[in-house]
Amino acid sequence: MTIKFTKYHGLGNDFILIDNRHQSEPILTNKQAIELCDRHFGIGADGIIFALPTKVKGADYTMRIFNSDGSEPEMCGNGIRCLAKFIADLDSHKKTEYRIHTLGGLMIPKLQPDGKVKVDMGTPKLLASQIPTTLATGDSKVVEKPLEIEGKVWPVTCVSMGNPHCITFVEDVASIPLETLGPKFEHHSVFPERTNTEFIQVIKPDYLKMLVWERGAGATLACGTGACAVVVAGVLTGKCDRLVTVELPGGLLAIEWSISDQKVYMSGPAEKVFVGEWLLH
Ligand code: ZDR
Repeated sequence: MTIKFTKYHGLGNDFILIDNRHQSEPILTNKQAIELCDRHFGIGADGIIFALPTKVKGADYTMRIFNSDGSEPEMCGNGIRCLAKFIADLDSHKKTEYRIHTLGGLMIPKLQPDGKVKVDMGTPKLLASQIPTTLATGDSKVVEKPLEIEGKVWPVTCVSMGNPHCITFVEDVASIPLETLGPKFEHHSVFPERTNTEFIQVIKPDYLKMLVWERGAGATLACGTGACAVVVAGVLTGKCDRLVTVELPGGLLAIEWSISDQKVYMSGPAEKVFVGEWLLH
């Protein structure tokens, strides 16, 4: 038996997209996700995304995603841009705006005339209990709190964009040993659901350089929810504007934390790369 898939990427953060519209649960297991995402023995991807029917009122589809380690995050910013293009291809209605239910809430991607996708990512969650983290008491914000890792103290700000992010501002992202440091943030005991981690260098108040270590996927070329969380953290700490270009290893994202509705808007590319069939073993 074979499973049809389409491969997409958003700034090199790459995903296997599955048309799951005929069934309300993902047609693949978490273990199969690990196999498909493997870059040597599988298709290769940072995650696998399922376009599902939805029972949620006012939504068009449900998105579920498994990371390359098989774990299930609540949300994926780069992935939802890819999903919007994927369903626009499948859909006979040919809409340019979709209302997508995710485990992190309702997201609204809009296909732009220039080929990019702009996503209403909703309102960030800032309380420690919502991240979740034990770095502060449950109903307080986590802004520039000290986090000790092997004797060194990092001032961290935590933001949930549906999924957890821990942000730390540094002098020079090039000096960060991501492969060794990233896992220590991800698995730190103050993050009961683990965390995504962003290291940020402020180039200008409207231009940030970002390195990311993703929960369940490791070092990736880009992270949409991460870039949104970073701008929220930058505004909370007075380090950046509300409308910012974020430079990731895979390219640029435009992020705005709107003052009028307090929602975060993300604009960036999503590219279809190839289609194929996976042989089920
Ligand atoms: C960072 C991410 N790729 C995105 O673009 O938002 C999301 C993937 C999910 C992430 N690894 C997590 O929260 O576990």
